[in-house]
Amino acid sequence: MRVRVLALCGGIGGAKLALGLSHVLPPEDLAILVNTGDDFEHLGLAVSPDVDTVTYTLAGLNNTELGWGLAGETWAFMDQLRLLGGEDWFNLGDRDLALHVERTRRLAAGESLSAITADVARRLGVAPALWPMADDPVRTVLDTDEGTLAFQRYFVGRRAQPAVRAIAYQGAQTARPNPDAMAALADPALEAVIVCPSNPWLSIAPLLAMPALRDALATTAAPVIAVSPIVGGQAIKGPTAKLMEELGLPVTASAVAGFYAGIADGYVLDETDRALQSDVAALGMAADVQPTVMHDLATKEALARAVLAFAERLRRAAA
Ligand code: FO1
Repeated sequence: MRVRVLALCGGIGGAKLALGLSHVLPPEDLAILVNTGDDFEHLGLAVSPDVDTVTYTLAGLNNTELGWGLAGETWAFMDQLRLLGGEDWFNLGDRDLALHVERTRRLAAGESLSAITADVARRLGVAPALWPMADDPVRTVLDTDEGTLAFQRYFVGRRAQPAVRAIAYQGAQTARPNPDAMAALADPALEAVIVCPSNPWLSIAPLLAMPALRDALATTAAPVIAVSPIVGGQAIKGPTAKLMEELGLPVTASAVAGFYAGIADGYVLDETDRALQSDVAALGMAADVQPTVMHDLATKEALARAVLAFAERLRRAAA
């Protein structure tokens, strides 16, 4: 399988651009490599939140109000669990529960996360390839003012309130990155790598923490384009801005560009941040300015077309 475009993403924010890309590219041209640093075992079940968010979004089944889970979900399981005094800090909807039960069974039977993900995506009608970043476990763990917290305990259990001092991606040093993604990055047929506007430290850093994947991204012949998740000094979604402050960084789109220095060849700023183009250029990256806030399918598709056109310009310039 020879993909032309590889997208890297986490959950909610990144899935929007992944959806746009899936609408403007033939399905066989696109593969999406998804963060698994948020994965965890809950109630004895293997939960892969970002993989599931991307799967449900591309299948058109996602819950747009919550940003995660299935549309039209019911919560009888959670109601009953609460009645029984069970762990109710993380919500598993009645229909969503089926995926976690089935994934847990198949993992226990010896199937890989990538094989299960591909099969679930096919059954739910997702046409592009969806690849978990690794079958080996990588777990994002936060050192906070409330002590060490596993990712979902921090993000959902504590609503990202604790101040973060440092972040670790446990297992990343030895985890083997998805072999299809590694093959795509080494393939001259690859035309673009798009880093979706996911949280760089929580959603993209787990991928970059795998040394072989980081090297492959830094050396791929295809242009690597990152889209800023910060617009006008604010995060579009989630705790990115708060986290940047806690990590001692200025909350600017160019500070995120600094995070991608050495990996990205091009960086897409929102129109609001047009003045930051020279900062991006000073980091050795080409800058492009686009409307990056995605409200609906039309704006997702427009941004997808714009990042692909930017990649094409960089490819021609390098030829
Ligand atoms: N996010 C929440 O804020 N609260 C939840 O109870 C919750 C449950 C959940 C269940 C399945 C799933 O696939 C995702 C879920 N999420 C929930 C989202 C998830 O915790 C985060 O959005 C991602 O891990 C960050 O990308």
